[in-house]
Amino acid sequence: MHAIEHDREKLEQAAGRLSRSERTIVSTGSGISRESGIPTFRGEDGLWQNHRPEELASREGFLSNPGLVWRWYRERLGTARAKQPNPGHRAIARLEPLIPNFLLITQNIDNLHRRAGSKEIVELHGNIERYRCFEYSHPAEEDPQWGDEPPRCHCGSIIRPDVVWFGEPLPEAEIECAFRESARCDTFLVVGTSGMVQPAALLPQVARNAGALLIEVNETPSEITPIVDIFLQGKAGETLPPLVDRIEELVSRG
Ligand code: BV8
Repeated sequence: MHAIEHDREKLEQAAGRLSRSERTIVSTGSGISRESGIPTFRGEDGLWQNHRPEELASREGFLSNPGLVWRWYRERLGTARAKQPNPGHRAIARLEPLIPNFLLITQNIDNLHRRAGSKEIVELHGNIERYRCFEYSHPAEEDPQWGDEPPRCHCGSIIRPDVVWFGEPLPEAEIECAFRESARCDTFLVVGTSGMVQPAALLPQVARNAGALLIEVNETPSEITPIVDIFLQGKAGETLPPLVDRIEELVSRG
């Protein structure tokens, strides 16, 4: 069978299943924001001023050079705000009302899903629009003054982004919800993640163990591809819109 027909058949299979789903989870990584112009972590543009993200996105990295890490987030916040949600983000927002129980679980901190209109979102790794103090997690005022060094909280502690750094535990409510819902969904759609970062990378396996059908959209095979039922290879912004169009047709037929 010709590759394009094969792909069309897999998309039809995925759309058929999602149109009948009672409880779907969509899980996204930085790949879904790539077509908005936001670099992924491990892609060719993954470094920043010759520093690796794992080095900057850590307590040690922040404490050893607060100004460098602060400026990295200042630049990323500026980039995220300057970019727009892409057709992939918007397709996921369109999918949400079509499924009786829908949950979006994202590893991304760029706020683009929210800006695309998604409502039911679990942000596993925080949000670059939120800031708190390092010592006591006092929430910082909306927009901390963006100097070259992080400002201080009223308690005197240094202000940091409200994101989860490497080596830090994920927020309890969010990770509990993510595991609980992954263990009860009937369909799990994973988009644009290498499946390398734990514990987010465990969620597809949790869903599979509970009998869910796994569908993956990724430009290239990932660590998760070996366990998925349907692998739709391609860019999220090109694959998700026709998938959701087809689901809308099937759902409207009833
Ligand atoms: C924790 C917020 C414990 C910050 C992020 C050894 C083995 C296993 C685990 C570990 C280990 N050593 C350390 C660990 C744990 C560590 C970890 O997993 N490390 C990895 C690197 C091995 N995990 C942690 O530290 C976590 N915490 O474990 O705590 C604990 C418990 C109790 C008490 C104390 C401690 C915390 C992890 C969270 C880190 N924070 N982000 C910030 O953003 O600044 S993670 C960050 O990286 C992102 O949020 C994202 O989640 C992740 C990057 O992963 P991806 O999203 O998958 O991106 P990547 O670039 O890898 O892949 C992009 C994919 O998209 C690719 O597949 C590509 O093909 C695809 N793609 C590209 N373009 C497109 C596309 N697909 C579709 N369309 C396109 N157009």
